[in-house]
Amino acid sequence: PLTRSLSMTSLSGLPLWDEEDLPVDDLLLFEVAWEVTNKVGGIYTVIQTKAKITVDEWGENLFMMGPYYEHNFNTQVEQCEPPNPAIKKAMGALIDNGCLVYFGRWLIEGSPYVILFDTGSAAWNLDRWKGDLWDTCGIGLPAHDREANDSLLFGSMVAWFFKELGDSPNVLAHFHEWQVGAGLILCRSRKIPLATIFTTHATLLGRYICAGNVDFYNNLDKFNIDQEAGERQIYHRYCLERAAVHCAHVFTTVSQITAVEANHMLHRKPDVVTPNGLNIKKFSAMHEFQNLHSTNKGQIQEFIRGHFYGHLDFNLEKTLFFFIAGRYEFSNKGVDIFLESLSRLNYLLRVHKNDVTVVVFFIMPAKTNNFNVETLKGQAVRKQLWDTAHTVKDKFGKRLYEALLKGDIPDMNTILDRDDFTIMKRAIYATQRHTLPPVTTHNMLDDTSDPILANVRRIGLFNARTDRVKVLFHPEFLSSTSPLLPMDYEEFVRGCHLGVFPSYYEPWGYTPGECTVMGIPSVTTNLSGFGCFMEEHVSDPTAYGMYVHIDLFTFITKSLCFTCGSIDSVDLCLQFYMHARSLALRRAFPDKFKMEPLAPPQTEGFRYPRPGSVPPSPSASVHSTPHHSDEEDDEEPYDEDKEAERDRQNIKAPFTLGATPE
Ligand code: 1S3
Repeated sequence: PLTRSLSMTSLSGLPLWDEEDLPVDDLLLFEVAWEVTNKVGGIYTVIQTKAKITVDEWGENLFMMGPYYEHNFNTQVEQCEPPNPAIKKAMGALIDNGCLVYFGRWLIEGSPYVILFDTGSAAWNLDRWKGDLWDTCGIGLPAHDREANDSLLFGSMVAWFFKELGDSPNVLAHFHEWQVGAGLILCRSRKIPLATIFTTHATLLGRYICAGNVDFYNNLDKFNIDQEAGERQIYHRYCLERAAVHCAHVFTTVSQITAVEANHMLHRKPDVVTPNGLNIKKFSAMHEFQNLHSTNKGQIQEFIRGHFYGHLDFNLEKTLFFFIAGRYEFSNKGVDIFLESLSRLNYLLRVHKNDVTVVVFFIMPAKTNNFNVETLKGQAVRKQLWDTAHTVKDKFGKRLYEALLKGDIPDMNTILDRDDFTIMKRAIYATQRHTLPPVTTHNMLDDTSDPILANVRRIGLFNARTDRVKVLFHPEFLSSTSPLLPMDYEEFVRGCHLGVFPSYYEPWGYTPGECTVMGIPSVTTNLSGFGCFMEEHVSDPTAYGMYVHIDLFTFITKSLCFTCGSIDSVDLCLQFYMHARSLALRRAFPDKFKMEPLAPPQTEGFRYPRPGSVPPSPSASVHSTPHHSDEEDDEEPYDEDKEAERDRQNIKAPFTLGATPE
């Protein structure tokens, strides 16, 4: 049979296999993840961004597996018949037994095939399958943990599917994260012939321990992990995760920092670190950055006009949009530290009588029961004003035109009649409000205990007129079909001025990379996988538009401009996946796959050089090198007492608003 070449090249350009080919046409690759067509957090981005390049490589032999949700299916998938008879037969076996399994093309770049399992349709098997899991590996799932039960239903269906698929052709199954771990455990315990990879994008215990204000990284070796899991009532989930890790032929994670963590939390050292990449080509129109920023910023400004109706006493042209986005994990994602810094920023902007306003968006999904009335009303009022303005403008224009036709310059005091003034006054009256513009756009189910809202109450950022920092919590991922803010995430990011991601626990963290490639600056930490990777592997971060030690006040008062880097490319990261796949095949089918890699791809020790074609950042940027510069030493350091004295004497602080990244 024909084989497609899958030669590997290391980061330094040296080939890793000696003329070795994987017989891709003889293999089926399955990527199994709870976030296939189902956005929960960052894993969706991983799967989605590498879909195209994986389809290019594996063609019709790539299938993604995930849970079926009617809404996701109807909006993201084009249903079709499975072209592969073996797949059709395996699906048929489940369907004949009353389970619902759907097949189609996921409508993302690359259009990969997806197989989606409706766990609800198999729920009647739950008790029996729980018994099977217990008999197999002694893991019991409590009735109240819906997510764990769903993961077992899903895993049992996946294992059943693989069993029906038989052993021809060879199957390589890549499972992502604990929710799909049960499938891997069951396949292995039933000795189904397939090569398996398990990737953890975060360890369960890491997430939970970090969320509890613990010095995690300095105590990694000191935790009694069984006890920690038990105390947090996630012992069964942790057992599923740990069993999947140990059952897999190859275990991988997404960053060096998480590899160390996994070694302690799961007691297996990852075989390969598979850093995440972005599909850079999608963002390659560098010359369009400014136009797109301006257009998208206009859309955000329009939304702000509605949300702050009656309180629009700040200049939108001097308003910066900051945002934080991702899975709603208050301290892990650094929302705690961000809110604290916003409180200080608000104070500084006020004492310095700075005329800049900062609107900060928190885009993190929480439980809600839809938009709140005040938010919807805001957009309705804005629309009403827009309509009124246009009605009056049309009348004005018509009267002016008719007067000009007669050779007259009309009397501007009478060109509009009483009715025109009436509708304008009524429109203005509608903008009166007796409440402050809401902090959240939705009705929160846990309003009183929600950590963002509780902290907003504590620091008093209520969108008062005097506040220079305004806060907007949008507890839902963005969508271009939203009736409130109809923008997708990419458009929104492009329209903002700064992304802030001060995570404490972040195995990788896509958000800063996404900002960079969309020409928007961002802030992250050296505890995130991405931040560590950049710190370790980039010789001159400024050449890629990366700076360290920027405080929000400095950002506002100085100009910043960012270049588009190409280091976070999915193509580069693919080699780590290829290595993991080859390794899994060699371990699962040693008789068939005998190739010996010359050396595994290394992230350690490698440093990306300065980019050849990307210009260094302009001199107006904060620093021109990542090091502490003389220039920085010359700068007057911030001194609170001096500043207060300046305020007293009404002397302007020595900062001016530079150009924001327009
Ligand atoms: C995880 O998603 P999260 O936002 O819950 O996986 C992502 C993809 O690997 C990773 O970027 C992120 O840090 C993890 O946290």
